[in-house]
Amino acid sequence: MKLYVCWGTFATPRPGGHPCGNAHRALVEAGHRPEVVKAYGLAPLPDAVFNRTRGRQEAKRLTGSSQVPVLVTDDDEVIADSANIVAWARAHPAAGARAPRRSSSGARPARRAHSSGRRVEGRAPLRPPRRPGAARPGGGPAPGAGAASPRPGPRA
Ligand SMILES: N[C@@H](CCC(=O)N[C@@H](CS)C(=O)NCC(=O)O)C(=O)O
Repeated sequence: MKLYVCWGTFATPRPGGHPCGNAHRALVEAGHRPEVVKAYGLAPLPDAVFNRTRGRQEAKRLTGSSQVPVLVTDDDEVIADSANIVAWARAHPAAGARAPRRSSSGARPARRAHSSGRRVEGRAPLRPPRRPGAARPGGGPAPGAGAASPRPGPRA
């Protein structure tokens, strides 16, 4: 899916938040990883001069307006306006995504550190250390375990 945004998905002090940021965050929280297309320009300015970027022209072609954010889903559904995108994201969690948990008070969960949709590369998966002699995925004994090195039994 593609999300056309203005200059980014950053937070702004604007009341209600930054529309492009709100739309992007809702999609990521729903488990999506949208391709973000920065449209640049500025919709209130004349399109012929200021909004000739690919993103703005695509937004206009799709919606009739060069205003962003605009979402194009994997099913080629076009959704304009951040409120509509947020509603769509909440109604369409990505396959395998868990619904956000809410506390009994109905409060939203705290944001997690990696909610930007960016991949965090280079981290090894966390696994508990293997106990010596424990069953191995391949079925064989662990090196150093078994008949060659029997554990001392209880003394008679
Ligand atoms: N009601 C619209 C407002 C969209 C809006 O204000 N977009 C910002 C960009 S985040 C803007 O500055 N639009 C003018 C523009 O596209 O340059 C929405 O919530 O999506």
